[in-house]
Amino acid sequence: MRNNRGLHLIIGFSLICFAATSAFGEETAKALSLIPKPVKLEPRKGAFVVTANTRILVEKDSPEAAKAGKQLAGLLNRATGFELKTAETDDAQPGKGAILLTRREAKSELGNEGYELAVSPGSIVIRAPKGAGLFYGVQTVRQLLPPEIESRSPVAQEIAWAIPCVQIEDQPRFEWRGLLVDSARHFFPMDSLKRFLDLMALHKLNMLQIHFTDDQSWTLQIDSCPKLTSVGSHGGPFAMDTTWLGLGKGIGSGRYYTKDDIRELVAYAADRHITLVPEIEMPAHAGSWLAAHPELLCTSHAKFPEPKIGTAGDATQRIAWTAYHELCPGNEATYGMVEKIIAEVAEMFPGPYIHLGGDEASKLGWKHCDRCQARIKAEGLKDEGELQSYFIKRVGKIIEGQGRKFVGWDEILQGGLAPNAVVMSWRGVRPGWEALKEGHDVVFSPTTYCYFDYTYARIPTALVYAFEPLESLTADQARHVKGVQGNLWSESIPDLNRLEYMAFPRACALAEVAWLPLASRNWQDFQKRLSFHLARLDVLKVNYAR
Ligand code: TNX
Repeated sequence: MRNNRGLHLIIGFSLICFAATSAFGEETAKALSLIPKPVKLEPRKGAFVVTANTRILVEKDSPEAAKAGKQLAGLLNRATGFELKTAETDDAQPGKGAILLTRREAKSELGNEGYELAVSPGSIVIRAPKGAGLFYGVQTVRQLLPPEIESRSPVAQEIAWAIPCVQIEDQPRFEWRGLLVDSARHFFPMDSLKRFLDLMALHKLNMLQIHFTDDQSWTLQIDSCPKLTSVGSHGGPFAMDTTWLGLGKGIGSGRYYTKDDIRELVAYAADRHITLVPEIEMPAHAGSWLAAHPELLCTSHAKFPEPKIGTAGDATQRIAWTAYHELCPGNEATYGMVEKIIAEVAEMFPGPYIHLGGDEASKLGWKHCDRCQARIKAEGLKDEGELQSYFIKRVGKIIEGQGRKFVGWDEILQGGLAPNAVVMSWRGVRPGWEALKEGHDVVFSPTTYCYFDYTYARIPTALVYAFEPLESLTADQARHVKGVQGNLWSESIPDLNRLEYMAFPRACALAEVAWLPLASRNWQDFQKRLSFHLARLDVLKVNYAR
């Protein structure tokens, strides 16, 4: 990077001169390489140059504007070494040499996340109806600055901190622009999650689902059930071992997030306008939960030979294996514990959604469990399939009782689903279509485009970019599509370094799928912008796939 600094000084000035002579050349294209691309962008002549004298003005008496202004000042000061501060103003227009952030005179049709950005040689205005819009305006200014703005300490050499003149009007296509991190298969320390949130914010991604629990470990503190972490964080007895992947031991590290950690993380995400979606997986993928609470096992576990460690064993062992991994929906005590857990989860996470998992229940253990069979009878259910539906509806009610919406993987459709459930379509897009027909809200995260734990050979960035979530839907159905999510299951992702490699640049492509209207999407254009955007990720030392 160091050798590039002189170059950037030249680039900065040539940008100013070049743009000033009215032609928009390669350097301008480079400076306008935004990801996701704004909905409307008109280049103008010239540039605004940030100097030690630049003033940052924020709307008076608006904590939202004050916060976004501070974030912009922090971003600029860190790399430039300037000491820019913010000041309040009543004006809806900026004075000379100022950057103004305001909600005054904002177009309400820009909604919760939209913004306008006007950069002229004399001033900059970020205008948005809501705080999130101001924040995204700041992110766009960030991407319009030279990549060195991402430096973690003041850059020694002079750089022209030039922002090319533009007129931008921008707002997202979808409200759910998500990624999933799986802390249960491999634990991601707080620093890693924060870094990931930073990178999401840069790309205007706004939902982070955290898969806190699975067979391999339970990673969220629950005060009323302390064994979940004291025992469960070490994993279940027959958890699938990922050692065979050659990545070290993936089974329960014994680490977990404390309540203090979560408070910190929630605040960190909120500063970046990112909503955390906690996933507590049930009824399957519950091996660590059942390791901590064997009193909740289906009675079937004792009727069949034990599975071998690390495998599900043969057909009869598989029944016991299942019993060790799937909660017993026949046992009333199961619901009692779910209630305690969900109450604490709701207390920790202020966002509107709680994810209950719901995928891959084999139900084998239930078939041979006295309690499950008694429950099927008592409730007049047809079979284990309807027992799953009974379980999901009950847990859904518990979540709704906490004033939250519940989200689940698409298997929750089986046997009938409560109408308010949000369905995440992962086994391709068809389950999502089915859910839409039933009137559910849907988030698309299909294995066919959005599984970022799969290799790049299987899911190349171009394929992610080609994903069209509204394909073959009616306008009515399309209204219920909340958005898209890329999933980073971590069986084979042991640390942040690998996480970044698997996520980027696919998450850049997904960010644009989630943000930009289909008609404006263009792979050639994206590739060109991405090639410049990677220089920014280089300064950020992101370990993206090349
Ligand atoms: C399927 S996606 C799973 C996860 C695995 C993932 C691996 C989903 C709802 N279930 O438990 O980690 O495949 O790609």
